[in-house]
Amino acid sequence: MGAWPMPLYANLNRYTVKGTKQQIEDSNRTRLQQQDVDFDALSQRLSRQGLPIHEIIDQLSAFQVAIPSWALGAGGTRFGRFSYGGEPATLEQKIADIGIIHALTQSAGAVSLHIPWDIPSDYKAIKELAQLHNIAFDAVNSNTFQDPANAKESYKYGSLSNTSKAVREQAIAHNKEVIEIGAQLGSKCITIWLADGSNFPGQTNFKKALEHTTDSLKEIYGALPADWKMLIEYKPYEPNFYSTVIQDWGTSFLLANTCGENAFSLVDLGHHLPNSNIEQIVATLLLKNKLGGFHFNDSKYGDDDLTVGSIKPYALFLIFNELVQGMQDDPKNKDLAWMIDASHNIKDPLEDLIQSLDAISIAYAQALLIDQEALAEAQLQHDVVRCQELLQDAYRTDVRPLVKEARRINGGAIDPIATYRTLGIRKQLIAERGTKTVATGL
Ligand SMILES: [Mn+2]
Repeated sequence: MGAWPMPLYANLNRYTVKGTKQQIEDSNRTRLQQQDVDFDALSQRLSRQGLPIHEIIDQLSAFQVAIPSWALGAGGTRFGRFSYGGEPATLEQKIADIGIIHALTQSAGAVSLHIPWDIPSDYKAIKELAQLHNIAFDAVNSNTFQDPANAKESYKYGSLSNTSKAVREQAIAHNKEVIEIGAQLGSKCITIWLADGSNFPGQTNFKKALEHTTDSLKEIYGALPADWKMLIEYKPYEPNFYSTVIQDWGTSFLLANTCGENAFSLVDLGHHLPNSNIEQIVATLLLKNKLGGFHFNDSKYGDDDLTVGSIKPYALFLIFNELVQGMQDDPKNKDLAWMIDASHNIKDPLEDLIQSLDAISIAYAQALLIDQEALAEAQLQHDVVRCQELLQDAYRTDVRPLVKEARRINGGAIDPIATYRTLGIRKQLIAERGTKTVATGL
């Protein structure tokens, strides 16, 4: 955190947008007076409640969420994809885009690479570029849901769970390669999500598929450097529609336990059946020190990958309540890998990501306002009404002035979307990159 050492989009490489820290400051100037009034009013209210405002701002400032390398371009559905002008065509351009988001929000200080879509060609140059934008390399993601170019074996019938040893070995080797790539970048974590499963009853033997997956994961885990984590993501269905090998948190937890202490479960908000109590899953994993990472998005029906907080902001707040409690109660639950895992089909991807980051900060700030002591006491007294009041009092507090203040004091924009638009960043990106670029992997 802190002040930027140089102009934000200094012309240090041709991929960056021209602009400066000064432009953000200028844009803030027109909003500063109103922000001061709003922040003062909120500060007075929170002080009356005995809340440590500056501690909360520090916590908000420290909360950095990784942007995945595939989220900077327009996504699509199986029906089609609609391009968005100025999309990043290279990893360098993707990092520059994250640099823009981070400059505006001060909360996107990491990138999560997808391999093989974003294998760096020049590690030193990529690391320098990321450093220039104050961006760290978070979890690296492997991909065995597509067949790699010129591969000998196919993942059509599964990867780590496949009945064929040759296929499993190819998938294991890929994951080991992803770890090697990540290690060169300073990443400390690999996320594995398997598309493995079946479309029809009888197609696979559940027990054998799980056994193969366990053995394959153990072998990958064996290649993990000592200071690395392995995160195992789960998902109930899609692309397979009858069964998925790692279908739920229980299976992921089981596999993480079998692999060892550096293996963890990863919760993706969209990877649950409708009405699942995700906050309870989060609490259980935190209790067992087995929550390793979190993928933010929102959904109405399934794995919709919509903007965080756009559909169920109260559920997001309740999840953050568990995260805050889990991290405060037990220091072993520190250093979770946070990432936005969303797809942008009709919005400007950068604006969508800014909205998601804002929603995350808001839910986190609201959760930090909960009077945990009073809540524990009310639970002891079985005062159900008071319990609900305590949660909803925090949830219904407009914490936006607090979130804006955290951004502002770190050099970000009070209103990042408005600033993004005022600065005409998308127009500049289109001017530099054209209207027809397509991000790798999309
Ligand atoms: Mn995910």
